[in-house]
Amino acid sequence: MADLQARHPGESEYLQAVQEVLESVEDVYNQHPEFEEARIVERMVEPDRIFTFKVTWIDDEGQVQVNTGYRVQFNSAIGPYKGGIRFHRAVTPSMLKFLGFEQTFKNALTTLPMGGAKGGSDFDPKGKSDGEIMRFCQAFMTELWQCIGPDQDIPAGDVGCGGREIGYMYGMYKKLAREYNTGVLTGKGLTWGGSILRPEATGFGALYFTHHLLQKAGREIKGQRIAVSGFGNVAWGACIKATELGAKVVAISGPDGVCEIPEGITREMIDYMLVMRASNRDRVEDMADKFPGAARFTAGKKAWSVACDIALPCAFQNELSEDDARELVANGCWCCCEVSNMGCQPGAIHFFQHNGILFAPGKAVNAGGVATSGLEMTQNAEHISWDAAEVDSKLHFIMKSIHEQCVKYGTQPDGSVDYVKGANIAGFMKVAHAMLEQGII
Ligand code: 2IT
Repeated sequence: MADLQARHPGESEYLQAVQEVLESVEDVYNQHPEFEEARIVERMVEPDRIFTFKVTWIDDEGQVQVNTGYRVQFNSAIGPYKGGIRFHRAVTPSMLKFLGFEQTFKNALTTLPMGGAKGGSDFDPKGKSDGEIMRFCQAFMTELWQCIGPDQDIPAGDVGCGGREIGYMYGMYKKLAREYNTGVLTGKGLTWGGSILRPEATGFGALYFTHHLLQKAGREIKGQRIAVSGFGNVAWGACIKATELGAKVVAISGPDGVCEIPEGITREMIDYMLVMRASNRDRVEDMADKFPGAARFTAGKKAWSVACDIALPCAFQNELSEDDARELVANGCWCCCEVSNMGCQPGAIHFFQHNGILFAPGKAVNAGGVATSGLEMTQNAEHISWDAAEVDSKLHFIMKSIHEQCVKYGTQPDGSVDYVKGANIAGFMKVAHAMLEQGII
């Protein structure tokens, strides 16, 4: 860590993600001299390569805009590079390196053959028109297309990049590459190679994982009050499945504040989340304006201020601090499944773990999204499409298997499961063995 800090000063998210994994795998690593001999850790924490490029586009006022685009190809030990594209004003190389690093372990957990990658731009979708989004996505792809391919690197969506953006990017990709293999991107539209249930998959998978975690602890989802942060694609899928499983989603949130929903979110409100996301206003208060009786908005507050049994961070990294964890637990929360990537700050995780709160990390809980991207790639390669029941049963099987891997590597002497250790060690062992077998490269 000291070496990494010296070489990457100030890259706080990246260093935080690496530190969490290294702490978890230390004991196992020390039992394997062959890992040390091949310098597996030093090689695993360094991305294979990073592409950085200029993205120039013209806004609706005719003004020239310039952004920076990136693709971080992190690790290809177990398959081609795979991971999302994030469009957010705060995107930096540190953020994308943390995400690419996490993605490598997450993808290893899915049971599918995918390496780790992440990309994106500091483009801010907030307030942008559809035409501006299209022109930006097209400009982004004029550089990205040379870095990707269905057997090399397969991007998908992430924060600020959904089905619409993937569509615009694919359109420009095929024009430039003169390749018509839709398998180069995932999260596509249903009529042109997209997989059914891919939009829902991250949230559905998170609830399947939570189901297995609760079952192992002798509890169930039905009847629980759940606080969800965010109102984007991941929060949307989580709200659908949580409600379907008989839980009550009592809060959703946004950068402007929280909407408390004492009677639980309804299908109508869940559908409205899509409208809110498509508007690019980035305001959760719109929910309270639309459903004034059912949703109460409080400015400047997080979802963690609402009393709940289960907390599901579904928005952004480090969105849940140690103070938030204390407030949650003081208000009765006994379980937190991290759905966003690295959603909890280290102090929050330690507080949960030291207070007997069930906690599972994002790379296990949210892996259903990329797993279903893997299923989309399989369908594209076979030139077929499966129905919802088939995709859903495969997704459920994968989430069950990820839970089993966590239990296998994370069970403690007292019988409890450390899901952070379990997920990190399981992912690490798979990637480390693949790297060993492929020699020093
Ligand atoms: O964080 C993630 O796993 C994603 N944004 C999805 C990546 C993918 O390739 O589907």
